[in-house]
Amino acid sequence: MKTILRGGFVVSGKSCRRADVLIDGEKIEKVGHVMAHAPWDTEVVDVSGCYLFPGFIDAHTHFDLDVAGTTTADDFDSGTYAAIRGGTTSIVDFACPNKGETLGCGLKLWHEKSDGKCWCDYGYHMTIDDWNADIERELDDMFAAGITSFKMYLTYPAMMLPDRQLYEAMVALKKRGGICGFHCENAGVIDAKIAELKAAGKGAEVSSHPKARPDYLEAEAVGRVLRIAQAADTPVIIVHTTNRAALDEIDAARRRGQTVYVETCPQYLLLDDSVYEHPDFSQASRYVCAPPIRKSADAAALWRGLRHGDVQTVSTDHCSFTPEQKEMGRGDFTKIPGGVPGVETRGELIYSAGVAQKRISLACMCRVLSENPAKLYGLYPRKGAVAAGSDADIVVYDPNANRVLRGAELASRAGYTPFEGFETSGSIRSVYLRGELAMDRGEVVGDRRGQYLMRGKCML
Ligand code: DUC
Ligand code: ZN
Repeated sequence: MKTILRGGFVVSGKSCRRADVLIDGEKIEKVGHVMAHAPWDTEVVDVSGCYLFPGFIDAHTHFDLDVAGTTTADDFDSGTYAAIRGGTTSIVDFACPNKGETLGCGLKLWHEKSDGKCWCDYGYHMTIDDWNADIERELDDMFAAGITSFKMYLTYPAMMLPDRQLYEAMVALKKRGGICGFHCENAGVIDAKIAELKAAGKGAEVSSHPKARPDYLEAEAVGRVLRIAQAADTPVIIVHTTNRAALDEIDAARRRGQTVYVETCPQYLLLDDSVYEHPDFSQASRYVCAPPIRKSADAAALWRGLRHGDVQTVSTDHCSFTPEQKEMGRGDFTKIPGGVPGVETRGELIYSAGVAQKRISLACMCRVLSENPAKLYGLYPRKGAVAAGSDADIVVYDPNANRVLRGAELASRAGYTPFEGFETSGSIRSVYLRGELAMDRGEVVGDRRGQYLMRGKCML
């Protein structure tokens, strides 16, 4: 059975043009003018007036993750169900071995958590939270298992590595053609700031969260990682970048000749730190994530970065907790589980606040949600393009079907959205995953068809 999507505008990282799309099985056979030669064997779907994007890729999710004595509200079932409703046809989650365990244990655990449960395709980055000769040897097993990207932390005592180990791991990854993302915040000074805020009687205030984790302590860690990467002579990814000072550090490294890839997230583009001032703990705590949401001038700098190609990807850092789970931190802001849901709303938010507001072009949206993550994480051109030979992962976006985001209507088990009441410009009408309709007008269709993604090396 073939399908023709007729009358839409196909968006790529370079352009947007009127074209039909012929799908044969799991793949795109042709993009251009398509005649239905065998109408009895071809379904023709009218998508006139809609944009056809390559399926969105969310390269930063945390599903079924144990954090601070609790577990994320979304597991791979509900998380990928939410993803497919939001046009995300591939996610890359962070597998995370417990400290002291092997990378192999982390990989096995993540397969147990996700295999057979996913509504969209899925892969893993591997977290390196320990470093020794055995772990270095295991890197080869990770590449053989289709894991070519890794993550290291400069904060969180259970996971962070000292500078020497960061450097040695970077060198080992470079040797194998791997790439690493870094969570950048200065752990020691943040701890001191937390102690000061508590001593000043501000330990129960959610507004202490951004005060303990200011933009310049993120920028310091970005600068340090980039100097270590300079020593190792290797490209790196700065994940969930939030602010102008951090972008300045990245700019300086690029001017030295370094290759730096930058990710940001919708919460840093659309919100500002006034969310932490809400007098109701139950409201303010919903926005606690690390790094925190910053000033509107920082958001403006991130949009500029997207427009100019200085920021390559927009992922979500989807790490969901219910308002009840956030109650763990009532009385002590450091005990609020950190993270926000976002996997279901990213495409509509970036179209509405980005394209419709003329901050970015359609092609830029395609680059940062699909094409660049596919290239960065070794999925291109199978994913990230509406082109002959690519997987038929397609988002049909109707620019005229506006809606209002309501947490209660979303699939995430968080039960809320940080973007409650946001009026979108247009919305996602339908989603195809490897040639089959997976979502139609808000309804998920079919079953859990997600496949594990063996990924190649970075080609961005
Ligand atoms: N930040 C969060 O807020 N949650 C999960 C992990 C992270 O880096
Ligand atoms: Zn994260």
